[in-house]
Amino acid sequence: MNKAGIAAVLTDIATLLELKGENPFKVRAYVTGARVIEAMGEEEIAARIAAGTLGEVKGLGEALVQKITELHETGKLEFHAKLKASLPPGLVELLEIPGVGPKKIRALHDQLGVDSIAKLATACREGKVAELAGFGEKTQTKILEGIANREAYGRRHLWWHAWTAAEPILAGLRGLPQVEQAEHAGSLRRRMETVGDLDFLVATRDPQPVADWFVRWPGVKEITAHGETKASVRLESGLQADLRLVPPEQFVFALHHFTGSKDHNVQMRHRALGRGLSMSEWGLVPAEGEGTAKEKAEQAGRQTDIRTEEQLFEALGLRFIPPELREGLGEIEAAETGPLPRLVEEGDIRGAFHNHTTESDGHNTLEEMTRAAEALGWQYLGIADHSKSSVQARGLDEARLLAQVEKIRALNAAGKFKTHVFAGTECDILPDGRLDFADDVLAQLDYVVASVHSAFRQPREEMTQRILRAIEHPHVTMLGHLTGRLLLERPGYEVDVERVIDAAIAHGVIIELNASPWRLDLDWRHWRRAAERGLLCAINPDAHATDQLGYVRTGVAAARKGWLTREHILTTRPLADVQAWLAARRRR
Ligand code: DGT
Ligand code: CA
Ligand code: CA
Ligand code: ZN
Repeated sequence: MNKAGIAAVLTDIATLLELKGENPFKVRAYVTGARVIEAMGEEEIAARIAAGTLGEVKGLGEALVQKITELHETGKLEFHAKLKASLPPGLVELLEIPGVGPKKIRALHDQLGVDSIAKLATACREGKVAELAGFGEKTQTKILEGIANREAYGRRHLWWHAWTAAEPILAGLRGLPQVEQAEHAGSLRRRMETVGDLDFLVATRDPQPVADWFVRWPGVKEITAHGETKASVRLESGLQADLRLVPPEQFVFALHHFTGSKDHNVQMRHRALGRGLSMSEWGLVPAEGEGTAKEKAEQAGRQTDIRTEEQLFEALGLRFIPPELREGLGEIEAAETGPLPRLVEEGDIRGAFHNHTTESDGHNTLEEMTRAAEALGWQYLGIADHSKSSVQARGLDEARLLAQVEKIRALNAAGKFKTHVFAGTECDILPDGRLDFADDVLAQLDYVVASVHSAFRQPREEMTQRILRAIEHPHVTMLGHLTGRLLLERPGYEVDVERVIDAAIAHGVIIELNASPWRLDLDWRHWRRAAERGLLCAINPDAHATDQLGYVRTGVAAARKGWLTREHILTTRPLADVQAWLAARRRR
């Protein structure tokens, strides 16, 4: 097992021990152990295990060394399995409700006999949870909402997590000698913001060893199907994954079919029928005549000259449609009349504006963030730490903000990094629509991201007016995470998005596409029409640590789903153009 897997098991043990009410020192030892392992190199761990010197590492006691070694060698840990089995399964499931940690779960279990989500919901509805010490009405309401959200969202996963889990599997499949072609399909390939399950597709003439490899993947927890044409597994993270194995001549048809979406497929099949063709996962064959589509496709078999998706679309009189656009939202009509727009690509990105440092709630310093942006080849990095009203995020007051501005100016002047740093703020939009800083302070910044971080429950009209007021403010450059949604956790607040978009266009204000995998806000479904009407976008990772600058990948994926080209996005422009754009905006 690799170090990420080991650290995850150790963290899980800490949580389970806490659920059991074990002593806090023991719990903390596992949390520390997980951190230590994460900080070590993969090779160092292997070398130390081989040499028997893992115990010399600070923070790793004898019990941990033994467990890490077992995990590293076998990929399993008996202690972990037994610990899990010793707790009622419903109790562990309670951890999935936001705001309910091990301590609260123990209190609920010991005092109310709660050992399942259903029982917790009942106890909340009867008002018993509010009466417990340390809970109260507010917590009770929050728990009920969490349960409702969980039911509404089902068991979906963030695209980012799905992608991270899928990449090594795809690479592994491509490395097998029996595999001629391998791709992922489904919502993962279409870059949906959340993913139900992973779909893999392989072209091979020798499927059995490939299916065998797949079900033996180290992250597999449970095998739900294991045949010659299909294998399905559940991974440790709870993600399900399907692998379909097809002969090479069928690959392109299966790839298109299993990429979906269903709506896109229905429209494509309809189009094929209009041309006397039957389109399916097996092939594109004449609709007329005897036999099923599958039989006909198998007869046509290796004679088909359609080998790529480009050729498949062409056979139906269409230009190539990128997977991100296959949602049945007009892409087929657009591909009929000419080439689709050249969608923005990761390589187009030159920088980003909404990023945090240790000055507010980030984990890396200004210099560390700048170095990381330079390593990505970015021409500019915008710093936008929180403003003073965001107390929980250690928001900056005027003095700290202006000191940071000076620090940024000095950093640029020193020429230490190739990346230029823009001095900004993520300024709270107060409940009445005023900004958290006065004009004379804002005037000293390069740009301002304005965001809502409080009073989420305002009525729709009030919230809309609040944001419209911020848009009208002359110093506001862009709006941050417009709806405040957190995917799979909570919906956005009530706001008239269309009106906000209109006002942003009218005032030359940018709306950000927040690229945090939890946000992807403003949602891709709004972007095509908004950009057509003239809205300018900025793809911002909202990074709170150096490695989160990489979130722009999810932002680019969402932008592509929104039909955006690089012309629609400020952060694809070179530094000089961006400086000119900001200067022109300030002169207005
Ligand atoms: P997900 O997994 O819920 O995030 O969404 P998808 O799109 O990955 O859906 P999934 O995994 O059920 O199936 C993958 C693709 O296969 C789907 O996008 C279209 C195709 N497909 C699967 N089942 C059907 C079906 O019953 N009818 C049609 N037309 N297409 C299907
Ligand atoms: Ca899927
Ligand atoms: Ca599937
Ligand atoms: Zn924010």
